Amino acid sequence: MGTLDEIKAALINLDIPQVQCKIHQGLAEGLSPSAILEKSLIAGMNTIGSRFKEGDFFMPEVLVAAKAMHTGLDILKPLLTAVENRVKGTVAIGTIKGDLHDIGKNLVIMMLEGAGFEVVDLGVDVPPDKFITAIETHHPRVVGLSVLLTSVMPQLQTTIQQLEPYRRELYIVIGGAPITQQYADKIGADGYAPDAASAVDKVRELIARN
Ligand code: B12
Repeated sequence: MGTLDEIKAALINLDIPQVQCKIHQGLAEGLSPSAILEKSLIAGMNTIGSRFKEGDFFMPEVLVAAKAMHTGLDILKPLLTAVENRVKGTVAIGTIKGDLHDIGKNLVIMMLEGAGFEVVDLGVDVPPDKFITAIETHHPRVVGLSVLLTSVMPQLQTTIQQLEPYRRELYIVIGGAPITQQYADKIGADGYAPDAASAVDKVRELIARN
């Protein structure tokens, strides 16, 4: 097994010291920080996500895995920004009003930060005017809306409507377990992504449009 796979395995085994140790080993061997991020940490979190969906892993395991990912990111972040050398753009993200779930949103934030974006985390239960204040203060290129509760989904449309005056300057991406591309199209979001790794791709793609 190569070091990239060993880091991934350590993450899946929820062995935080081993994740740290293997990342340092990988860097010493000359692996690039972005390869470690994508092929070990993001790939590992994807496996964790699938196992969680299949019922092999439960919430405590997901939380430890997220912590392991964070520990790994702490090592990689200074190196990634040194390589990337510039901020790629600002993303403001929050879980919408009425919804308190934030594990998925936090994963998206971690991946975006790892990929060199500046992220403004608005937290959970975020009303439209809090998004607006963030837009006026931080001028993000992309606003991300997260939702897990189906009962709260109509609030997405309300939020998007209230952000309408700002949409020339920014793109709106949405995500969360109940969201589909079809729903995103229906309510007029600019993008949707099913998981944290593809959220990064989507944000990159939108920002590259102009
Ligand atoms: C953990 C959890 C909780 C925790 C939340 C802890 C926290 N800090 O987030 C607690 C215990 C607090 C909780 C509370 C409740 N929960 Co809950 N919870 C869950 C659970 C088990 C896991 C959710 C999760 O974290 N998944 C893991 C993450 C990684 O996945 P994810 O969120 O989907 O995120 C990924 C993608 O969706 C995407 N993504 C996420 N956000 C975004 C944003 C953008 C912009 C993009 C591009 C992508 C993106 O990327 C992420 C990473 O890959 C789910 C069950 C499930 N199987 O999903 C129920 C679930 C979501 N909860 C549910 C319910 C009903 C509740 C409660 C109402 C329960 C109650 N009666 O009190 C309350 C509601 C509180 C509130 N107002 O929000 C239901 C919702 C049902 C429905 N149809 O709406 C679920 C589905 C459980 C069930 N089967 O009944 N919950």
